[in-house]
Amino acid sequence: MKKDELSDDKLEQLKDHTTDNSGEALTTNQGLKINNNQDSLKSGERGPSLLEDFILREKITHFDHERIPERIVHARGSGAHGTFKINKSLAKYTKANFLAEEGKETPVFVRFSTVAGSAGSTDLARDVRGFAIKFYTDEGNYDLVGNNIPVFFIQDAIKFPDLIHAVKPEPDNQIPQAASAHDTFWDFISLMPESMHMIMWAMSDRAIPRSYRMMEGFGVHTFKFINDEGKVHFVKFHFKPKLGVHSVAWDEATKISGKDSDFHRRDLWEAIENGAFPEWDFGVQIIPEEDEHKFDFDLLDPTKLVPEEEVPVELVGTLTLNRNPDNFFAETEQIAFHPGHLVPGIDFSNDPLLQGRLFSYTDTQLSRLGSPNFHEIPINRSINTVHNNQRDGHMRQQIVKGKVSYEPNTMGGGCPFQAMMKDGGFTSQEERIDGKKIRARSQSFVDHYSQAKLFYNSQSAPEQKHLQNALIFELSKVTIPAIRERVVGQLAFINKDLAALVAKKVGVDVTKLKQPNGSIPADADPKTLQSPEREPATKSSDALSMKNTVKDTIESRVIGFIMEDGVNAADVNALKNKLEKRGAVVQIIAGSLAPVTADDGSSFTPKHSLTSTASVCFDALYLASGKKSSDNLLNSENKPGTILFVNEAYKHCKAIYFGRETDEILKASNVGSKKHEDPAIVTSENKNSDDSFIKAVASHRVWELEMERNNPA
Ligand code: HDE
Repeated sequence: MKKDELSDDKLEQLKDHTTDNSGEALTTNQGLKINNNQDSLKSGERGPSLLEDFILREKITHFDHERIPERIVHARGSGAHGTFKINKSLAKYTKANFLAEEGKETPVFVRFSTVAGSAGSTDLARDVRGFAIKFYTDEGNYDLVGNNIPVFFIQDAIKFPDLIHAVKPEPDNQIPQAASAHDTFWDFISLMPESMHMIMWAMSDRAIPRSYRMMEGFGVHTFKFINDEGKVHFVKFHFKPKLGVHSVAWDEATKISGKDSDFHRRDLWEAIENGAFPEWDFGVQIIPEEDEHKFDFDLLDPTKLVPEEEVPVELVGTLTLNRNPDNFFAETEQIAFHPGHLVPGIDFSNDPLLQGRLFSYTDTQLSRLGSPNFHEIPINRSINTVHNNQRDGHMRQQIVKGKVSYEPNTMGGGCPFQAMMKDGGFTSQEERIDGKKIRARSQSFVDHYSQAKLFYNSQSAPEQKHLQNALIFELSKVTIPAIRERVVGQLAFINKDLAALVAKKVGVDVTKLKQPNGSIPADADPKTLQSPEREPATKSSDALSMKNTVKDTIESRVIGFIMEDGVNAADVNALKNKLEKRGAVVQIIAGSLAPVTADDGSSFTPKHSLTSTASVCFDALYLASGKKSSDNLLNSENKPGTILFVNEAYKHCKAIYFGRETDEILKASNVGSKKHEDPAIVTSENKNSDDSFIKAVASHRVWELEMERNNPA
């Protein structure tokens, strides 16, 4: 087909590099039509294959090279397209266009990830989550490569390979996959007091999110804003999910890993497909340059956060994800982030962790994507056209016309020329640097415990319990007693009760805590063996507890309707409508995938059977009204599944609604007599039972009742 015969659609695809195969014949990579894709070329029907079969060779050669190296960290991830809108101009602080022009919308691609596991590992590993955003601004690409936790394990980039080697599967037997619960991780941690604040976060439920859509995002490091006058402010970046910050229970996480190891990936994909676009408020904490030293920690230390009580987060923008990628590999896998992809108006701080990252990311793309031309892959392209004198290299796509690839030149009319200052362009802050060349850590980085205390103190009682249990789980997997002792010794500097509790469960003799052998932090007073008795300026911070983020919404919550033949259609339809009107997702679960016949002769199509899924994959349950349905759910075939569903949902503190005439299920389950005292258990006897259920779903979980409910599922 000649170019002028191409339809507008095809021309558009050629331009944006997408392909739509519909209505098209199969071709080779050279565009040659293939009329037999079933048989290789042979010498006779039963003879050997011929080397000249270039169609076979092209197909197999390409297949042999389908894999590229996975990311060395953050290998497992999922991404989506969206937009970023600035609602309140930050021009006072930064000249970055995409932040300064009120109302401006910028296209983005966001990739969420776990850190330790391989590309095929479970989504529900206990781990930090990556929260990386590429802003395709009209001044060039800006990447904010952050995490869902606002601090990090280490203070200096030189320790990163050690940290990652320690957490990754052990080198002799490659065990365990996607888990920090093993000897080498805790050995390293026990010797790195600076990791204690991050350990508090990583052992909290923040490390097992309910969904990517319900996580906070943080830039982690302190960055700098520079405005038109060259004035500098320090800045911390925040993204706060509109749905609140929510997690699952550890017991759930381990079960979800078996039932649906793509739980987070699927959740993100389905929410976007269903039009429930994930949204975050974008916020900044701004600190004038002259206030750099007014805190009781160093702003350059990435193991510290700036408490919101000391510097409030100002919400100024919205991040929305509204389009799934067309192709996972081309987009989510090939996207290449780099904290050094900056735009004018944003600059780095001297955080020594950030400084090291500035080297790492381009370097890693060279081995992962195989060419210095990775910026030409469609997902990595800037929407600003690229003009420079770089040339050649593997897989070069851009065809630059003319003879000139140097500057200065006259033969190309001097182009591409240096931008005039007044036309924008990047300028680093003219920061005065006056110091000795030194390989050392600043004394201002030495306090490792006060913010760990701050985090622990700020947690609600159930959150603290979960954190304790996580430490007990992890340390119980550590086979070397001395490592467990050293970790407990570290915990003692954060909270004595926490240390004593963990010690008891992991077989550590608490009397040893008085003489922490080998666990003495670098900054401990050698006489008392205690770290400086520093307390954080802020004793407790509301923003650090997920409990304070609950929102009055059930949007996109997945609610399982358990039913069988004879179900009351009127009740089911009425509740389904109410829930769906509020944006929740209703999924029907029955004994099998066969249609369920309701009392009025209508039918419901189950999405799951009692054996193909589990309560851990749902936010809440409705035992649908109807005596016959209830009897069928309790017949010998269905009863174990039905009761396991209810008991597990109960154990995990989820809202459960017993519809009319389902008392027998209630009685047969662990919920039994507790129903009246329990805000998460709703029965048709409750006044306005539908509304009570909706309220219970919105509250996410009643974690406060977890201890009481700790019945075996
Ligand atoms: Fe990364 N990190 N990192 N990191 N990081 C990578 O880059 C590195 C750090 C983060 O979805 C790699 O393209 C060093 C902190 C995210 O593609 C690599 C150090 C934070 C992602 C790399 C750090 C992050 C990465 C691997 C210590 C939170 C995934 C593949 C100096 C602020 C981005 C790649 C995506 C990925 C190096 C520490 C976040 C090897 C050397 C701190 C979200 O370059």
